Amino acid sequence: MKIDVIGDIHGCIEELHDLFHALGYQWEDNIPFHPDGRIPAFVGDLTDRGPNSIAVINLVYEMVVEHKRAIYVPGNHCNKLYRYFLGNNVKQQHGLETTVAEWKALDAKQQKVIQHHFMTLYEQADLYVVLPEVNAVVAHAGISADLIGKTNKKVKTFVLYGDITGETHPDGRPVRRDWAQSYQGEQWIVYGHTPVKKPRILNKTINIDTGCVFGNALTAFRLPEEETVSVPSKQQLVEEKFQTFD
Ligand SMILES: [Mn+2]
Repeated sequence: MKIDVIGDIHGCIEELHDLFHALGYQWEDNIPFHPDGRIPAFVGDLTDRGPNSIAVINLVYEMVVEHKRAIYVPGNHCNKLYRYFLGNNVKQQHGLETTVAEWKALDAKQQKVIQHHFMTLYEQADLYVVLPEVNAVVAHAGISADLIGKTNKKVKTFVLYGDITGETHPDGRPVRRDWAQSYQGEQWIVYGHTPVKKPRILNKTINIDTGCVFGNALTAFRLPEEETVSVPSKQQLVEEKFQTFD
C-alpha cells in the first residue's frame, strides 16, 4: 500500500487539483486515480474560509464513499459543519460562515444532496486511521502514543483540537501542549491543524498543514517514501496565521 496524506484543504479546490497533478494522479470520470494504485488520505478540515468548500466535499465524498479509493479522517471544522447540518446551534464563525453561504446559495434539492454527502462522509469516518503497511497513523491534530488504538472522549478531543489545556492565550487561541516534542513512538504520526510555513518534522511526527487557505501551500506526505510534495497557494498570504517554532 502506498499512501499520499493530504493536508488541510479548507475549500481550496484548485490547489487540490494542482496537488493531485503534482503527485501523478490522472483524472477518470472526474475522479483522480493514481496509475500505481496510490491511496490519498485526507487529514481533515476540507471546508471553511476558502473559495470552494462544496466542491471539495463533493470530490472527497466521491473518492472516499462512492469509489472507496481514498481515506478521510475528520478535522475540527468538519465536526462543526456536521453539527451545523444536524441542526445544532453552531456559531457561524472561524470560516464556517463561508461554507454555509455557499451551501445556502444552492437550490433546496442540491442543499439536501450536499448535506447528505457530507454527513455520510463524516459518519463513516473513524476519528483517526492506523495504517500498519506504511507504519503510520493519520489524525487531524495528531495523537499521543498512549491513545493509539483507543476511542473515547479524550481521543476525540485530541485528534480534533490537539493537546489543549483548556486555557486560552490573550488573543483567544487555545493553549496547546507540544505533544510532538515528547512523542517517542516508532510509527509516523501524520497530522495538520496548525498552519506552518514548511512541513514540521519532529521525532516521528509530521505536520503537513502548510496553510493553503492562508496563502502558503498545500502539502502531501508520501508513504513509504517519506517525501513531501507541495503546491503553491492561490490565496492571499495572512502571515500572522502561521505558527513559528524555535
Ligand atoms: Mn483543524
